[in-house]
Amino acid sequence: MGALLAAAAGLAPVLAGAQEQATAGHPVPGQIGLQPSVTPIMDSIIVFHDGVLMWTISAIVLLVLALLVIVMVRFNARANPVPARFTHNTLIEVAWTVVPILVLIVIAIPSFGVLADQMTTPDGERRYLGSNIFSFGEVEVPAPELTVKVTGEQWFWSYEYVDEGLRFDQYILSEADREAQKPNQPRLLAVDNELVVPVDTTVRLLVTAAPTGVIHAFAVPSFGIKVDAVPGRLNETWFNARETGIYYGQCSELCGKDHAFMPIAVRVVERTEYEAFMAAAEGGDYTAANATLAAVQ
Ligand SMILES: [Cu+2]
Repeated sequence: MGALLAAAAGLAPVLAGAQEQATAGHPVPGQIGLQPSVTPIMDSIIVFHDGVLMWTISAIVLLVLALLVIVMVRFNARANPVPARFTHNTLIEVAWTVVPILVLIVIAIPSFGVLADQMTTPDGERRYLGSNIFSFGEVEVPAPELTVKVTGEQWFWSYEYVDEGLRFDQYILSEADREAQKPNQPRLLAVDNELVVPVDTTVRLLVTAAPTGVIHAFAVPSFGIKVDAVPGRLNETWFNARETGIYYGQCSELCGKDHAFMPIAVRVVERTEYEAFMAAAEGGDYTAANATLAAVQ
């Protein structure tokens, strides 16, 4: 009984975690799936993973397991003392070549579709797959209104609102600073300056790394974004977030001693809040601009 209660008590935070996860923007305790999506690309990724890949993988694992069990039971030395001596069977060899090819084709169709979506910045005309990955594209995404250049540095991120001519750096908050300034934000993910963008707006990201630096990768799971940040090269990606909130990511290319301590935080706000933020940031004063935003979540 005691053990049962303990187990139930252990489960409570897991269930609470699952509840919290709906809006978190970061991983939560007990989470087993992908982080919730707020963009059309992440919708595609989640459906591709949960609806195609997991089923395919599970079926293959069960098939191989069944074959192994049959071999162990029927063809062990005791059950089958005199083994057959043939080594080839044309039919089965053709089958075990053709069937995996068919499986790969079924996986490849949505996979290439999602990849093309990720790599094609919206122009307002092109349709995106969204959560229907076997369609020919149904989701409308407006052309980008905002271009942000993201630079991976050793070991932090710097951002430039290209058209507004504003730039700022984004550093991890120390534990003491986080507790003092942003106690509700997650440890090791909270940063001093979030990248602030408006909701329901397509944002073009140009991703690179400092010319004297190393390779990083810019990733935000809730957006379905992961792009290498390479010195001397400008990679492009985009997102269009439909929910306000703070979405976190981490450098995803092993880049050196503080690889684990250069988190990414994107704050998606209402358009009016974004405009107030931009107006206050006009003089390059990020502290004043941050002050315009509602109290930290
Ligand atoms: Cu890095």
